[in-house]
Amino acid sequence: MSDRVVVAGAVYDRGRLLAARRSAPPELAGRWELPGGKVEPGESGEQALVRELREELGIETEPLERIPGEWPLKPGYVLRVWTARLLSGVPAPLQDHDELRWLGPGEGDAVDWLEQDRPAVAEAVRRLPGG
Ligand code: 523
Repeated sequence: MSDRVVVAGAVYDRGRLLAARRSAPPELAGRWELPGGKVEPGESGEQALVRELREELGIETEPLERIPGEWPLKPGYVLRVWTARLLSGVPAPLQDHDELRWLGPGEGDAVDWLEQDRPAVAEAVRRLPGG
């Protein structure tokens, strides 16, 4: 059976990248991630990303580009990441997160990222528009 895909967004606004601190489950709480979640049956990765960012943060976004690569998560799950542009809304930690931070070009290492997110974060920081 193929792995279940978890999508995450490197959300950009005004030259900054959005980081989200997880509040659950206990083993991930306190660590920072690119926000997202599991793709549901019948959804594309981009559709799942737009839905998850709306549900978790209350924002509307436009996926831009897939960051090449795929990173293993817990057994049976892999992570895929897209850059995305904030279209509207102010991100708020509605579900799964307890803090949000916008990181500027020099601040990619300012938070304690989940290990599995680090390669995509590094690439997302390199691609920061206007950075
Ligand atoms: N990760 C992860 N990094 C990352 C995301 C979005 C998710 O390592 N950037 C991991 C954390 C979980 C798994 O992927 O082990 C599923 O992510 P989760 O819990 O955010 O997915 P949801 O929101 O779809 O989960 P349910 O509410 O349980 O459906």
